Amino acid sequence: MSNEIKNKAFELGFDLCGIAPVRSLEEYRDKLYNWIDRGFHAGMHYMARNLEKRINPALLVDNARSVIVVGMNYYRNYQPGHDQPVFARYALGQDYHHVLKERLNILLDFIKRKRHGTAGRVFVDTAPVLERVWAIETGLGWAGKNSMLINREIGSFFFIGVIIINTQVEYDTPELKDYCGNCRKCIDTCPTGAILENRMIDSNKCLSYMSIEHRGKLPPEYATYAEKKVFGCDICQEVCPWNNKVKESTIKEFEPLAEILNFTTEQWRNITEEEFFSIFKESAVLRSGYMGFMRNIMSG
Ligand code: B12
Repeated sequence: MSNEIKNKAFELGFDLCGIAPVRSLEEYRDKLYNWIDRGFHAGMHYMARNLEKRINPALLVDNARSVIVVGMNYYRNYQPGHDQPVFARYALGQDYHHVLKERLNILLDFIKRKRHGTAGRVFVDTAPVLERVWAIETGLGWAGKNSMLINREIGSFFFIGVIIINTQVEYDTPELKDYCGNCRKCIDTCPTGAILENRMIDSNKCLSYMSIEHRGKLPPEYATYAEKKVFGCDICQEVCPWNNKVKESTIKEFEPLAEILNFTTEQWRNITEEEFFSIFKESAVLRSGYMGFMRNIMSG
């Protein structure tokens, strides 16, 4: 059954797939609570809610037994010109939530047909699931020093998607190894010092947080360090040696939007709210809202 699930996942365009038994992630409890207690989630108040559900998926899905985790490469060759703002690679094309969820639902239907009585839920990003920990559990990679889930074959420019089901299948038994070694390029290169020494991020300082999630004025260091970033930040991934040989994603939906490839900074500065919503109607960039987007582009 597990092989059938994995083959179907690959057929649907996922690059990685692993399966683990459901359990309560007790050894991550302190890490997570500590991250919240120290305020490293910044203004993302939703991260401080449902912490027990985040630790124990049995509280999220009735009779949860198995966690299926997939990874999907989104890397695209993208070199913005001098007169253009910089978008993070994950937001160049269509919104990954929809792209992954659509395929995960097909995968879940496939499992339901093969294994009668199976029920489950799909998750991409928005629910209280420790997706990177489950990716580690299922053998998709390790938590890098930049906190990204890194895979030896495809680096870290990939999304994670999760399915939790109420039936048991064969599980992976991955070797939990860390391949960062002595490298600390991500920690040393992050311009705002957002990467902590314990493989976690202080979101208050993270350019990705500031440009996407933060509401209201930007702190003064944003303008100094952002270097034309208008949405998200990839610095800690760009400098990671595990991303040196990364291949381009073949997923059509991740093709960069024409406007992102062509508009100059000046053109972006002049877009109306209506144009913003029309250009980004199927994009993750909607997350910052028009106000946030304009705030970022004006300060770059
Ligand atoms: C909140 C959030 C953010 C916040 C906070 C980031 C953070 N590092 O926590 C902000 C807005 C800053 C952010 C930014 C980005 N994000 Co984000 N984000 C999330 C979200 C919703 C929750 C992450 C979370 O739980 N953080 C809390 C901390 C405590 O958990 P954690 O970092 O996952 O760490 C766990 C493990 O690393 C582990 N751990 C820690 N140390 C160690 C040591 C060892 C030895 C081991 C085994 C484990 C381990 O314990 C932690 C759990 O307690 C997830 C989706 C999800 N539901 O999981 C996406 C997610 C992590 N984001 C993602 C992406 C793509 C990004 C960006 C690249 C986007 C961009 N280009 O701007 C950046 C990357 C910044 C970075 N270096 O993390 C992807 C990452 C995919 C991957 N390959 O890792 C995710 C998984 C979304 C998805 N479904 O694909 N994000």
